[in-house]
Amino acid sequence: MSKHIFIQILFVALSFYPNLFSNESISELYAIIDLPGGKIDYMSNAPVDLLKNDIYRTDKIVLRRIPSGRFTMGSLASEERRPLIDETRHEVTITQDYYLGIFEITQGQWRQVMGDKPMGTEEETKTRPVVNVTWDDCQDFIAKLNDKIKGSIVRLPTEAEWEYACRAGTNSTFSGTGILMDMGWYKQNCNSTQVVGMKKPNDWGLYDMHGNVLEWCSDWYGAYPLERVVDPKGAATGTDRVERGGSWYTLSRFCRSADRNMHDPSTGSHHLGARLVLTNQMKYAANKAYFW
Ligand SMILES: [Ca+2]
Ligand SMILES: [Ca+2]
Repeated sequence: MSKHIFIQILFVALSFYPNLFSNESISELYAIIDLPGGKIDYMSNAPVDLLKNDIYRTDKIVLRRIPSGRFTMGSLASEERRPLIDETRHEVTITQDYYLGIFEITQGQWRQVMGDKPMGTEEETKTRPVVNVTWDDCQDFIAKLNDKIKGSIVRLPTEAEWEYACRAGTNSTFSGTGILMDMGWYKQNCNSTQVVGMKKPNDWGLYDMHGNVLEWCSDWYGAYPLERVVDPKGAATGTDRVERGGSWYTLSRFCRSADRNMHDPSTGSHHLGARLVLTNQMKYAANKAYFW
């Protein structure tokens, strides 16, 4: 076998089994990124001190594996306060497992990566979600973090990945207990951002999917497809990016699993932050220029 053909086979193998030469498991339930070092640990259980130790809200990012699967995106016509226009139900298949942050990105985590204070940040609020960051700022944050970590990439979730994870197998208005007061911070139970992870998690262990801060998604905002789709990435072009989940500043209907909102990617807001996806694709697999 010539050296050239061997290398080609190697790269084809790597494209199907991106973990072939990585010690990191993709089957563990949790991934934890250590922000100062850039190292990622995979483990089958959440750390026992997860909710008590602020290190998981400041220096580390804890993510939970979301299994690939199929779900119905959008809302039932019977859902209370459903808008008439943009939540048309359609079947979505997510073909790859991914890890999603169990918390929104905090001010402390933002500072660990960016080395500066986001607007309006004070020391005592570092365990609260970062706000006043634009979609473009989030891309800078992601690029810096991707430079630090090895063998994996972080990015914003697609809108479909976000709703799939928010629902965690439910088709009700809110996930988890189904009662917003249990699951999230919104206009009726607070008047500012709150420390992440203080309300109940949904059935896949994710906190604050309803309320606290709205979360940027990667998609351009646009009309939903009417047919079944696989790994949708949103509209091809647009003027606004999707934001999801409602916030401390919004009424309950904006915190629904299906609710969609949009925001100019070059401006931020005092109730808009983000949450990260981690995937195990090796960096060069994401970049076709590395293929022969
Ligand atoms: Ca949220
Ligand atoms: Ca809406």
